Amino acid sequence: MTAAASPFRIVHTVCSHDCPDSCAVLVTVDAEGRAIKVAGDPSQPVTQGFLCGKVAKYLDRVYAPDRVLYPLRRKAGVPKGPLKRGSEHEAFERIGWDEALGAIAARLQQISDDYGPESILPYSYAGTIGLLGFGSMDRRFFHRLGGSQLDRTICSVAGGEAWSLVYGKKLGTPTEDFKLAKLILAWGGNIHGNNIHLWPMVEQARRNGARLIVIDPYRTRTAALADWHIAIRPGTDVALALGLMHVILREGLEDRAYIAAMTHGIERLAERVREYTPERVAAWTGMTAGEVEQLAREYATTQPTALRVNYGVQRSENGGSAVRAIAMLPALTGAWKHRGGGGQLSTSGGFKWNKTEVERPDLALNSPLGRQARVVNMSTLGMALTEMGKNPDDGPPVHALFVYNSNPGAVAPNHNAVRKGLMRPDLFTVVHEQFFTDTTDYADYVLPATTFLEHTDIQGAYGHYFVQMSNQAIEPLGEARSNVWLFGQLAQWMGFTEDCFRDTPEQMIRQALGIGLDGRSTNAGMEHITFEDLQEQGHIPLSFHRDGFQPFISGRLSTPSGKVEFYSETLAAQGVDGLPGFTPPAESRWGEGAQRYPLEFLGRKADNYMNSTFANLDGHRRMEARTSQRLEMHPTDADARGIVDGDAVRVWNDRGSLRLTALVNGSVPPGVVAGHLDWAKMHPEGVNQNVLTSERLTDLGGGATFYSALVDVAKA
Ligand SMILES: Nc1nc2c(c(=O)[nH]1)N[C@H]1C(S)=C(S)[C@@H](COP(=O)(O)OP(=O)(O)OC[C@H]3O[C@@H](n4cnc5c(=O)[nH]c(N)nc54)[C@H](O)[C@@H]3O)O[C@H]1N2
Ligand SMILES: Nc1nc2c(c(=O)[nH]1)N[C@H]1C(S)=C(S)[C@@H](COP(=O)(O)OP(=O)(O)OC[C@H]3O[C@@H](n4cnc5c(=O)[nH]c(N)nc54)[C@H](O)[C@@H]3O)O[C@H]1N2
Ligand code: SF4
Ligand SMILES: [Mo]
Repeated sequence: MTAAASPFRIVHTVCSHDCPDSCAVLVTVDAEGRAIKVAGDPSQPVTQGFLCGKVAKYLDRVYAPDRVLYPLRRKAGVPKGPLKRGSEHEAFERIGWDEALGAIAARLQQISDDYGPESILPYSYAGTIGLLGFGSMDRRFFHRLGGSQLDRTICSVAGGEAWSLVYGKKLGTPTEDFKLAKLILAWGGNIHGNNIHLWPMVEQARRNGARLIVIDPYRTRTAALADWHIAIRPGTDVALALGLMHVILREGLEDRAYIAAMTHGIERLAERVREYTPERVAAWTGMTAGEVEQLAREYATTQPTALRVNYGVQRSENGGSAVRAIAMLPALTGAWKHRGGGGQLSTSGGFKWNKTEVERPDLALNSPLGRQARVVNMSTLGMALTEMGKNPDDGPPVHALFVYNSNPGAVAPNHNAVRKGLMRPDLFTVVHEQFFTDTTDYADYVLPATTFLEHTDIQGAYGHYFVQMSNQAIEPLGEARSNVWLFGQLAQWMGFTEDCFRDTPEQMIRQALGIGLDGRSTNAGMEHITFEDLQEQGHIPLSFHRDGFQPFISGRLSTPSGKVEFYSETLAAQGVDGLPGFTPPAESRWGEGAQRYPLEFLGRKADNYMNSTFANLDGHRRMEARTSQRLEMHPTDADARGIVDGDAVRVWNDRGSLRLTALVNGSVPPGVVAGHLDWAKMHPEGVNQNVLTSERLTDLGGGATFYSALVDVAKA
């Protein structure tokens, strides 16, 4: 890859942020070893040579003056709690890695001896979605330690489970094929903001006459650019999907051949959807009955039709049922049969990594527990830190929290409960981070982490079908170290003798690929891939995607019936409704709490941040200035409260309260207010939008319900 005689090197890396696009990124490194440019790889068919606005400016982040670059220990006597931005260093003292690792290992050992290893809770999510960074040496470490297992539910579990119930696997229409569609339906997916590399496909399809319909309560940039924006009421998507099926079946617009060959349970589904008349659906969704009929007809009579359902719809209490019902639509109309048609929630089911070898769950047998440890749901972190252990059935209270790849001080629901937990002086907290976040403010030790330019990894994607290698482009800044290094070292300090704790990243990548004796992967779909080719080329498509890919059109699926399941015997056997049905969220306008809290709050993501990542960078904040610390309101709700645009307002419910500035615009329908996620420490009150969100869980999978929250608003 090094051009002869050139003082610059170009290195293949992969953007490791939690984004469906997983872009191939070319990093130019100068003779001094400094990265001087990042660019999208033009040879990667989804990246297509460009990066989003956030990562195009990535060197501002890598070389930011406020990176955490050395291990730090909280100074004696400094209490835990929100620190003013820029002053964090004063709360900590710099120490060496050996001192930090030695002290942390000793403390974890003590806690394990005193309370049992399950009192240690690892907390991580998707700061990096590189396979090694996301879950490898860390999993080995915590299995061997006997620490609690974390159920990673904060993002996608309700939708993921729903899709798998219907299709068996998280597979979908390839992103590149959306350009062939004649109708694109973005359902609870903000393509322009969160999935920008799908947008050129949408544009190309539209140049060929396709229409774009967006179903989203919020007028996103995607919605503003659509042919038809349906500003559905939050949490009513199940009703709409069932209503569309009602019209499709009533008018005979279904694909009988596809249904007969590939699906299970149509009779029961047909009976269920009879109740969902356009009139009833209209009353729930805020649409007219005519609009429900129009959408059904347009969807069923246009081919190819590509549905992009993203994770927005499943952050609601009934989000599992919503995705399940929506997922059935392309099966009812046979959209899968037409290249460019079908649907996509995630493509992650295409990547069959050798996870057992990478994560080594068997090491739990070597732990002091001698068994798999208890499982703690990350979406109820507040409860885990404040309530767990009061009931003896729970096992021990949490005495140590080890955070990496995540910023729960900002992103976890029910912020005030989380904060109360993090404030506990007796809780031993370690945070491995790149920046001083809302979480490091509560840490006993802060350890410096590398960015994707500074370590090697391998990555799949949830928005395309390419295996990609992220080669290390530059030396780690300061004393920053990767997740793999950290947990490998900590294992040595704990005295874990298993060889796997000394594996190098290259060895672990080979394990993930299941490299066989002939140098090729033994993983299904990766048989043509060698370590060396991947290192050289950066990206290689999964084998089934080399000449295009249409899932679910033939053969046996991996559902129990082998078919697309309209009706799920699995759910029925658990005593759960085998069909999707609409129950309004408890925190919605139909819920009991609506008497006191009449407005539905959407605590959304920002287009120019990645959840909480990037929100500390001035350049990125400037791009978000229009909606930063704002509460977006409909004029009807503002008028009723004597609020005008620019007024200071207070938004609150039983869980918390925060002050924002009203933005009275056309972005939300009546009865809905919206704001976007930010760092708590950026707010004068030291809190963020998650003071309003709850620890209630979704109907499937135990996921977080960020988009089901009732509030009221008043002029401050
Ligand atoms: N720029 C940017 N990109 C990102 C992220 C980011 O923070 N910023 N986050 C990344 C992550 S972690 C994820 S999981 C993906 C998620 O990608 P998306 O699934 O697109 O995620 P969201 O923005 O949560 O939700 C999409 C839309 O759903 C809408 N929505 C909310 N409630 C409802 C509802 O009840 N019904 C319907 N129909 N729509 C609803 C929201 O208003 C929002 O515009 O994006 C990733 N990409
Ligand atoms: N109100 C509201 N809350 C939400 C959401 C919402 O839409 N609204 N979205 C939810 C969703 S979908 C998600 S996925 C979660 C996301 O929650 P998180 O996974 O916590 O995501 P980020 O906010 O991006 O924080 C990731 C952190 O990991 C750090 N990091 C990055 N790379 C590395 C690494 O290699 N090693 C280590 N040790 N650290 C690293 C980054 O600096 C960053 O601070 O937030 C959820 N919270
Ligand atoms: S955040 Fe998403 S769109 Fe932006 S560079 Fe990374 S993978 Fe690509
Ligand atoms: Mo997410």
